[in-house]
Amino acid sequence: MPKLKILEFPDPRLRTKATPVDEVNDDLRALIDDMFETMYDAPGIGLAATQVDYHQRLLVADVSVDKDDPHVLINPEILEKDGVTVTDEGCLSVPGFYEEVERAEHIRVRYLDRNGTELELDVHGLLAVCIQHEMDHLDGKLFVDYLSEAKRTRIRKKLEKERRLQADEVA
Ligand code: GNR
Ligand code: NI
Repeated sequence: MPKLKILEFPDPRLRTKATPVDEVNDDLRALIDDMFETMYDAPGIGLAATQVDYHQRLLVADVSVDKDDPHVLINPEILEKDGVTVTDEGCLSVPGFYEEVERAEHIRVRYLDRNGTELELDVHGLLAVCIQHEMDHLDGKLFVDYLSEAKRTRIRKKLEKERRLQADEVA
C-alpha cells in the first residue's frame, strides 16, 4: 500500500471544508487502509482525510500504546460535549511544534464505520481530544488557530524557512 503525502501548514489546501461521504465502498476502504499506514508510519495518533488532500469527511485514530485500537469515523457529528481538558497538541501538518489547547474532555459522537454502519460512541480523554482535532481538520481548521496570532506567525515563518532550506539542499 502506498503511503500518502501529508500536507503541511500553511498549505491553503488544509483550509478546505470537506464534504460528506455519500457511499462507503471499496475505494473508500482502500483510502482508509492507506491513511492508517500513513498515520502509523508517521507516527501519529490520528489523521484526517484533509491532511492527505482528500476532501471528504473521514478520519482515522488510534491512541493506544500498542497501536491495536484503530478507529474509523466517517461523517462524524458531535452530539454532546462536556468538561474541559488541556493537552499539549501536535499535528503532522505542523511538524515539530507542540502547544497547549483546550478541548471538551468528553464527547458523544455519531458516525459511520468502515462498513457504513451508523454507530454512537462516548469518548473521553486523549481519544476525545484527537477526534476533536481531526474534526477541526475536516472543517479546514488547525490547532495553531487557537494560538495567538504572534505564535501562529512564528510557527509559519519557521516552517516556511525549513521548506526553503530543504528546497536548496535538493537544488
Ligand atoms: O499525532 C498526533 N498527536 C496529537 C497529540 C495531541 C493532540 C492531537 C494529536 S493529533 C496528531 C496527528 C494529527 O495531526 N492529526 O491530525
Ligand atoms: Ni492534525
